[in-house]
Amino acid sequence: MTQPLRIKRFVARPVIVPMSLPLQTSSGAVAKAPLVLIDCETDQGAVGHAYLFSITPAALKPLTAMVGEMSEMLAGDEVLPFEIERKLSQRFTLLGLAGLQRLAQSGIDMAAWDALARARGLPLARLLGGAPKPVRAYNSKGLGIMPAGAAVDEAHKLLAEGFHAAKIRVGRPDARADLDVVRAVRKAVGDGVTLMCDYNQALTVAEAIRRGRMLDDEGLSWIEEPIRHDDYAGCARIAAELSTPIQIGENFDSAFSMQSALSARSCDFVMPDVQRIGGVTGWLRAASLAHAAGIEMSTHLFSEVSAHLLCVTPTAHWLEYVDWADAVLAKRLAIKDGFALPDEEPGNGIAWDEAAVKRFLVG
Ligand code: SMN
Ligand code: MG
Repeated sequence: MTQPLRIKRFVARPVIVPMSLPLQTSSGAVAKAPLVLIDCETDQGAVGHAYLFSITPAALKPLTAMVGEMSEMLAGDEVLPFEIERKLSQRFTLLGLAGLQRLAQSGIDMAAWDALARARGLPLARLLGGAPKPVRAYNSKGLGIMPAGAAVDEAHKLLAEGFHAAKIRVGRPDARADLDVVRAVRKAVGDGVTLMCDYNQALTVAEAIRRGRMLDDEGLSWIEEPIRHDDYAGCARIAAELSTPIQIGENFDSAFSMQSALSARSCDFVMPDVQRIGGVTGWLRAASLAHAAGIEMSTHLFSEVSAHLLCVTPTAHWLEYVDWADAVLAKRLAIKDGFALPDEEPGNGIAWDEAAVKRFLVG
């Protein structure tokens, strides 16, 4: 038996880092990445890393404070993610296990798993009983809402980074404009490239069916979040009407939500977000549900940790690649011939470039 690894504390640092390409979605623009960097300090020296993406700078301070509160609750405990989940879930049940609480708890979980992996000298995928291997990836850091000409230029740029797949943001006021962009990009990149599209919840059910029929013959691999994320009955109506697969999941706030979505037959594919589904622990629960349902499971943002998780996901589908934390990372996730390549370094692929962290610290 090795000595139990104990939590000294979790340190959370808010940063705002530049993004190489700003992203315009149907529900707003993301031009800079507000991140909370989390370190899990342990009594044996190993330090686990994770980051949260607060989407808006307005959420940076409360998220940082929430991680600090959780740190005080956990100091001195053993680094056991299942036990941490039990303790935090119990303490926060009356507040609600959703929203910023959920993000903070997921960040704590990811950093704890990373501390364990580093203490044992294993890459996260191996700690979880698998091994790092190439995972199919699409380049998602661009192709926001933009005119067709600009979208064609950006598609070429994204594919030139080593990908054979990309995701087009849709949900323009005029459905025809979305169709024109999808057709222009397809024509420019050819049939060998995989294209998905993402509405970011912009439509009503009826409009999603109408627009979905317009896109149904365009060879898209999925239509993502056409309507309000938690209207599973509405999603089910859309999925039943369209031949293009419906993808949802980035807003599942636990494996329980995903179970509700699956029970309602709301989608063909799922793509949980590791900072909402409950970190590595929540991901493992969700991966079992997808396995049992026979449904392909993709990732959402957080490419570094997510690449390791796909290696142990029975129905692994696509890694969503974005490089939004790169400005503060010591090492980038490698991409080659359409695949992301998580490696054999101990941990989850995240290490800080401390000089850069100092430059981008806020508050
Ligand atoms: C998305 C979500 C959050 C921030 C930027 C973009 C988008 C995606 O829904 O799936 O990439
Ligand atoms: Mg999305």
